[in-house]
Formats: sequence, structure tokens, C-alpha cells
Amino acid sequence: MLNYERPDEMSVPTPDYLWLNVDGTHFIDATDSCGISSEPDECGRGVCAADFDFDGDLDIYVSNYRLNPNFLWLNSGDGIFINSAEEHGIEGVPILSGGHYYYGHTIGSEFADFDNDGDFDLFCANLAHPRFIDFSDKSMLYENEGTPDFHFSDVREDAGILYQETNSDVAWSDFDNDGYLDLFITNVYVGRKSALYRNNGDGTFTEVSYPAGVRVDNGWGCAWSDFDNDGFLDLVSGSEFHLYHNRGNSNHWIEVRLEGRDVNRSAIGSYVFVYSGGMRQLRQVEGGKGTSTQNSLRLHFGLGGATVVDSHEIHWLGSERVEKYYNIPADVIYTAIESEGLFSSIEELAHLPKRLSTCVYPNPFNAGAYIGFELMEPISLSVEIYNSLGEMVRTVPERFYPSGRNRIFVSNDGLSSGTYLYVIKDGKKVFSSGKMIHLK
Ligand SMILES: [Ca+2]
Ligand SMILES: [Ca+2]
Ligand SMILES: [Ca+2]
Ligand SMILES: [Ca+2]
Repeated sequence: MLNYERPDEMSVPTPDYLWLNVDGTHFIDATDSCGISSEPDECGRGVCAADFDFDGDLDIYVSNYRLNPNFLWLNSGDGIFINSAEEHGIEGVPILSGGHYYYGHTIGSEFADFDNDGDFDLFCANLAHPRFIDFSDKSMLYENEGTPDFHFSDVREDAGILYQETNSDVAWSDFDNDGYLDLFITNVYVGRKSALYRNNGDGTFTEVSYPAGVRVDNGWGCAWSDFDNDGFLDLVSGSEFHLYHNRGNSNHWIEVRLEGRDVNRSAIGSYVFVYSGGMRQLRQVEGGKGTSTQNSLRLHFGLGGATVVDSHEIHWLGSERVEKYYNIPADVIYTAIESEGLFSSIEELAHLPKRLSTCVYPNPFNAGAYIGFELMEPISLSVEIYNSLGEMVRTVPERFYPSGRNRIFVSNDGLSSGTYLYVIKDGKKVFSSGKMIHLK
């Protein structure tokens, strides 16, 4: 969670926090234990994340304002983050002026593979006043140079993306479904026009705001989502919200919603490679981007003239297993469920075994714990508790539970301290399972 500056004192930063979700029940402040507090506070305005080094964990990029350096919190995989922005070339350009190093007024940033070379690049929207231009960064289009170092270099000028003074938020999308990610950048303040750049597919962009009909004044936030499910991404932006409906073209597409089982349910941080028509495209599920904005969680791929996806590879966050699907028809909205499959319709999904989403509270427990869950329809369930040796140490007999919210109490009678596994069963079928910890 990014924090900006004190409302009563300009340029006095307030600290950022990292909140760790514990068993889906509550959050704890992990800012100190994860190393996030090792850097001095800066005036943060945006946060985005990607596993840009493909080592199986999410790394966090922090956009700092007030000519401060940006942070790249590199996830070491063992719960510790180290700021590696300078080493990877994305902290900004330090320029000495009046005895002090200045960087950029970064507001919003977003990772995306704009050049289809299979790694995540990064756009940083920087507000750069002409009066500070000698020592403040303009916006940056950072191209990821890939393995082994995943170092970035700024290619904005060569890419044809022009300097505008009040760049604010950014949102990548393939709005014309040609397989190349296009770029929308907002500009804040009345009279300042935002810009839509079409990706020419050769490393350069062409501004198409006017012909595309996207004329946003005083932009602030922006986000893409295919709200009418026609396969073409629509845009919302503006300090007074405008929803721009994309009227589409003849190009093909697929969209995929990922649903995690072992990973988080929204599959945030998971990414997909799509191969079609001789192209490779990469998209990730983002938790948020830019400055307090978020695109649709559903991944979108433009396919140009291709009517079939040759190969669709899902990399679930943190899992070494890659799920691959071949020869997938275009122009369909799919749902991919971890370890279950790729589904093209509600009817297919209805045949999946029903599962329960449960939470244990308190956890760890002392006197006893509740297993809470919500049922779509009434059903009879029983519970078995296993110790770490796999021995069944407790049962809760089968009984009938109505639809809606329910809970089952497990007492601590005779249990020693340790980790236990609960298994909720519908007859012989496992409905749900999870860990519970007993502390005496
Ligand atoms: Ca990583
Ligand atoms: Ca790339
Ligand atoms: Ca495009
Ligand atoms: Ca649409």
C-alpha cells in the first residue's frame, strides 16, 4: 500500500506498508519483517507488480513523486524484499542540481510486454514541468533486456512517444486486436489531452487519439475492460468519467479468466503465453497498476487474422507446473481453472465438482476453532481432522447444512500443539481441506 505525503505539509512523505494476508481471514503488517522499511520514505503515488525475472514470485514496483527515485522491491522468495531499482535501471536518472540528486515525478506505472519478446517491459508516466526539465525525468518506456540480468533501458524517444508535461496514469491494451499492445497515457489538469498510441509492431508507436475518438481532457485515472463481452477492450478515463465503447474491427481475439486453486483465487501474478499466427504474446493478471487504477482481471489477446490459438500456456504464480492447451478456437471468452482445465461455457463449468471455500478462525486456535463456509445449496457434510503423521484424530459427524453461511466447531479436547489438516466430506468425496494450527 503506497502512501503519498502529509496533507498539511508538501513533500513530507508518509510511509508505505506491506500487508500480509493470513489464511484469508485478516492482514498483518509485514513492512519491517519483509524489508520494505529499509528505504527512507518517499512520496509514493502508484504501485504495480510482475514476476519480471520469472523466478516464481511477484516483484513490486513503486512510483514515487517529488523527484524521488522509484523502488523495485525484488522478491527474494523467502519473504524478504530488496530495493533493486538502480541495479535494474528503473529508479530514474539521477541528476545533480544544487547539491541534491533529482529523479522524476512518477505518478503511475505498468508492466507489459509491448515488443512481444516474452518479457515484461515497463512504462512510467512522469509529470515533468518545463521549469524543472534540466533535472527531472520525462516519462520512460523501459524495455526489458531479458535474461540473464533483466536490466531495463529507456526507449521512449526512439519509440515515438512524445513528451507531454502532465503525464499521469498509464494503461496498456491491444485495443485493435492486432497482437501488439497499445498505450493510453492520461494527462492531468483542464485543457490537457490524454493520448492513445497504437503500437506499429516494429518498436514504434503512432498517436491515434483523434481518429480513434478517444479525446479525454484532464485524464487522471484510466483502465481497460471489455464490459460488453464483444472481444474488444473498452476504456474508462477522465476526472469526469467517460466510458469509451470500442466499435471493433474484423480482427480475432480470445479472453481468458484465470481462477486459482492452490494459488490465490483471482490468480494475481499468474501469466499466460499465447502463440498464434507466428506471434508470441504475454499477459499477466494484475492486482492493480498506475495510480490507484486496475484493468479487468480477464486477460485479453488480439489475434489479428488468426482464427485459432496454436498454444496457450498458463504459468500459475509460484508453480513450476505449466498448463498447456492447443488449437483453441478464437473469438471465445474462456475460464481456466487451475488443475481442472480450460472451459468455454457456463455449461462446461457446471459439470465441475462443487467445492467449498473455507476459512478457519481463530487460526492458530486454543480452546477451539470454527471452520466457516458458504453453501450455494443445502447438503450433508462431515469433517475429519488429521495430525501431521496423517492419523485421524477427530471427526465431526455428518449432518445437514442449509444454503448460505455455516460454521462447524472443532474443540481442542485432547489435541496437542501442532498443525492439523481438516477435510470436509460430502459422503466419500472431499469437498474442501485446509490447515489449522493448535497452540496450547
Ligand atoms: Ca520475481
Ligand atoms: Ca518485452
Ligand atoms: Ca494493437
Ligand atoms: Ca468491448
